[in-house]
Amino acid sequence: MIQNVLLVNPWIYDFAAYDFWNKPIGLLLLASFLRKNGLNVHYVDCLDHHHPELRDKASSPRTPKRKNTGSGAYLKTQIPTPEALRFFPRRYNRYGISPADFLRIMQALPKPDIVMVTSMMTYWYPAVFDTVSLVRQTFPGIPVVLGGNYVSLCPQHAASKSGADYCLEGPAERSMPFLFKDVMNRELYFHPDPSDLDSHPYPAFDLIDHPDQVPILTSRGCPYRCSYCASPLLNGPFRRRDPIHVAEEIEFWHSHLGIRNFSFYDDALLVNPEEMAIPLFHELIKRNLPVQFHCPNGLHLREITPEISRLMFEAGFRTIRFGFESSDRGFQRTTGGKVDNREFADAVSHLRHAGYQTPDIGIYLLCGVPGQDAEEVEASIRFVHSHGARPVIAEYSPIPGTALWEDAVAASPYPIADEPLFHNNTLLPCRSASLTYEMYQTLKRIAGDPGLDIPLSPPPPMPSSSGR
Ligand code: B12
Ligand code: SF4
Repeated sequence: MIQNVLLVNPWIYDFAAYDFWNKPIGLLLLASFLRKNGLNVHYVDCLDHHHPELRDKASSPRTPKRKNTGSGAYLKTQIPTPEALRFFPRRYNRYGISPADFLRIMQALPKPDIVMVTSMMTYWYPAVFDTVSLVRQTFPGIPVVLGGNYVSLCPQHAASKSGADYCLEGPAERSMPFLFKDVMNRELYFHPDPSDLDSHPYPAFDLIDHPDQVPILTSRGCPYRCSYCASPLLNGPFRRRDPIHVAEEIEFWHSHLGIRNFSFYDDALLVNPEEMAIPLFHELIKRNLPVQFHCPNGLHLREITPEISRLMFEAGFRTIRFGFESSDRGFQRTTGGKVDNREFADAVSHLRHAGYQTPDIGIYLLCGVPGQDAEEVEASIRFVHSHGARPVIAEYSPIPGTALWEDAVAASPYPIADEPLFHNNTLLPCRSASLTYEMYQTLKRIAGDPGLDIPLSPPPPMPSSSGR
C-alpha cells in the first residue's frame, strides 16, 4: 500500500534566473491534496537556499543575496551549456543546491513509495531530466511521475525523453485519482470540486523550510485570450475564490508561519473588481496585518480606477507590475486588445495620485515578438517613461499551442518546434532581423535610464575625406 510520497521541485538551468517571489505553488497544492487523502508527504526543493542540511556545508556555494521582501538571488553554479545553445555567448548556470546536497537530502528521507516531480518553463527541461535521473539513482525501482507546465505544453517531448515513468498533463487534481487507482490500486477519497476553488485545501507551505514569502492564488485562468500567452491552455475557464476566504488564508499564513510578504500569481486579479479586488482589499485593510503584497505577474491596467489605486496602496501592495506589452495600436489590437494607450495613461495617473512613485509602477513591454521591430519597442519604452512609469522589458518566449505559435515557428531561425531549449527568452528566439541583439541591449539601457538619448544602431561609418 502506498504511504510515502516524495515531491520534488527541480533546479533551474538557464543563462539567467532570479527569484521574483517564485514558489512551486502547483506542487504544494498537490502536496496538500495528497495529505487530505491520507498520504505522508515529503518535499525537497532544489531551489531552496535555507535547507537545514545545507547550513555550513562546504559543498554548498556561497549564500546568495536576498531582499527582506521575499525575493533575491539563487545559489548559482556555472555548468556546461547544452550542445544546442553553445553558439550563444552567455554562461549557463545551475540555480539551486548542489547535486551532492540533493542526493544527501533525499537519502536522509524515509524511502518513498512514489516520487512526483514538477516542471515550469518548457526550456528548463534539462534540469528536470537531471532531477528525475538522480531520483532514480537514489530510489531504484520506485515509480517517478512528472507533471507541471513543461509536461502540459510539450507532452510528447516529455513522454519520450524525460525518463519518468508517467508524464501527466494538466492539473494534478484531475490526474491523481486515475494514477492512484489504475497504477497503484488505491482509491482516493478526497476530491475537490474543480469549479469551486475554495474546496481545495491551502497549498502546503508548511513544507518549506524558513518560507520568506508565500504566493496566493485567488483565481485560475483569465477571461482574455492574448495570442502570445498560454494561460488559457494551462488553466481552463476563468474561476475565482471567495475574497473573504482569500483574506482568511493570508491571515492564516501570517499567524501560523509568520509570513509578512505575499505574492499574487493570478493572471487576472483585478478583472471585474467588484467580484474580487474591491472586497478583498477592503477586507485586508480591515484586518490591518503587518504584511506587504507583491504582484510579479502582470496586473490589468484597464481596471485601475482612483478607488482601486487607493485601496491597493492602503492595503499594502508594494510591488506592482502591469501587462502593457506595447504602445503600438496595431500590436494591441492584433494580440488581444487587453488595454489601449488612453487606459494606460489614465491608470498611471490614478496610481500616482494614490501615492505610487515612478519606480513603483513597473510596466511590462514585450520584446522580440515575431514581426516586431526595435523602433516599436523603443517607442513603447519612451511612451511609458513619458507618463511617469517604469518600463520593464519582458523578452518573448514562444509557447506551443498559443495563437502566435505558427508565426513564431515561421519567424525563428531555430527549430523551436523540435527543441524546447530554443523557447528560452534570453535568446530572443523569434526576433526579426531588424531587431539585433545589440539593439536589444541598447533598449534595455534606455528602459533603465529615461534621459538616455542614444541611437539604436551604431551610425554608419563616415566616408573618408579622400572620397575613396
Ligand atoms: C506566476 C508565474 C510566474 C512567476 C513565478 C512563478 C513560479 N512558480 O516560479 C513570475 C512572475 C516570476 C514569472 C516569471 C516568468 N515567467 Co511565468 N508564469 C507564471 C504563471 C502566471 C502562473 C504559474 C503558476 O504558478 N500557476 C499556478 C499553479 C497552481 O499551476 P501549476 O504550477 O501549473 O500547477 C498545476 C499543474 O501544472 C499541475 N502540476 C504541477 N506540478 C505537478 C507535478 C505532478 C507530478 C503532476 C502530476 C501535476 C503537476 O497541477 C498543478 C495544480 O493544478 C504562468 C502562466 C499560467 N497562468 O500558468 C506563467 C508562465 C509559466 N511564465 C512564463 C514566462 C514566459 C515567464 C518569464 C520568462 C517572463 C519573462 N519574459 O520575463 C519569466 C521567467 C522567470 C525566471 N526566469 O525566473 C510562460 C512560460 C514560458 C515557457 N516557454 O514555458 C507562462 C506559461 C506565461 C505565458 N507567457 O504564457 N512567472
Ligand atoms: S490578459 Fe494576461 S494572462 Fe490573460 S490571456 Fe492576456 S497575457 Fe494571458
